[in-house]
Amino acid sequence: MLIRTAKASDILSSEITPHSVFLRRRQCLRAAAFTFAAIGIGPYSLACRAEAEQKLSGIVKTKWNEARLSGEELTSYDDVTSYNNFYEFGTSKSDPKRNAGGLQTKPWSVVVDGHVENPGTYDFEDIIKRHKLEERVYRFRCVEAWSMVVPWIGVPLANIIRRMGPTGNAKYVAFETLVDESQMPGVRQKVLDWPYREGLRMDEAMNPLTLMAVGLYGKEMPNQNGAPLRLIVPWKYGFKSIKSIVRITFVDKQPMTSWNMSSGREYGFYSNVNPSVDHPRWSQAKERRLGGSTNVFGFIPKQPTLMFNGYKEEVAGMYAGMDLREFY
Ligand SMILES: Nc1nc2c(c(=O)[nH]1)N[C@H]1C(S)=C(S)[C@@H](COP(=O)(O)O)O[C@H]1N2
Ligand SMILES: [Mo]
Repeated sequence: MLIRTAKASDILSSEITPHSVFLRRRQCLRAAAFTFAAIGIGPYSLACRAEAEQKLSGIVKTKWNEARLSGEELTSYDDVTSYNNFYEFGTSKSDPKRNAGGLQTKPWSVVVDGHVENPGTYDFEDIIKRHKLEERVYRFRCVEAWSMVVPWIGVPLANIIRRMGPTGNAKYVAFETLVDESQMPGVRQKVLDWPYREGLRMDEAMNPLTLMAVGLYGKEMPNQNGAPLRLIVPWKYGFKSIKSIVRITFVDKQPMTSWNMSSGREYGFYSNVNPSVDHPRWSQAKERRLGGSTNVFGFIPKQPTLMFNGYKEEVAGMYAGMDLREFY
């Protein structure tokens, strides 16, 4: 059975609990920073690592969570946090977990600029604290044809954007990731033109499905998954879901995006999951679930990819009349 999709209005208000503030781990991180300074390089201590996976509280469950009950299995915490794409920490899937442990995520500030009434430098917690955290179980599909089902924790991006107050000239939102060579070994190689950049059309950014995620599995976002805040745009290929955001700019023209700049023929601006439009080098018709059940031959069989990753009901209307081969 497929994950049931639901509208934002379906949030179960009975399950709303008071929001409480983020747990602090500054002390631990300060200690870790000191260790780095002292020995030049080095892993976070195990104690800090455990502490870094703090539980979040006051999370609102939503109807999207019915996925849990409707037959599609959640991808394990271990798989979600150990098989990653985060090129700032290296290009192999195991690099982010290995290399992102020391990323300093507290304090964290985000520059908000462009066509917006409340520009400025916001503290991460100031962006998030006025909102209720929601848990949303979403399918997530990488353009490389692996996929997963993850209980993300976050705030609908629309709620955050409304507070920032985009003006009538804001037609798109552009996002940028931190670039810091001292913390991100991958940026020494020009595999992409850093900073990692992404963008959404304003209606996509305001769509109730679009989440500014701050955690998963009820815990703070692990660094390798894009701490402290990253986008989740579940009907688009994974690369649209930009990690460790430090800048949000409201613009009047379609912004440049990293993958489009690096290979425009392969990666368009829209990048909606579409099983009928192949990547120039491989098919997009099927996908393989991380940690899925293996068959008698011992491998995980591929399963069909769904149009808009299964979220057609809530997003197809935004692309009515557009040729999805041209706007890929
Ligand atoms: N800053 C940044 N964001 C990024 C990436 C990246 O390399 N750098 N990789 C993207 C890709 S290709 C995917 S599939 C997802 C992976 O998210 P996950 O590691 O949480 O599964 O992050 C996306 N966001
Ligand atoms: Mo991806």
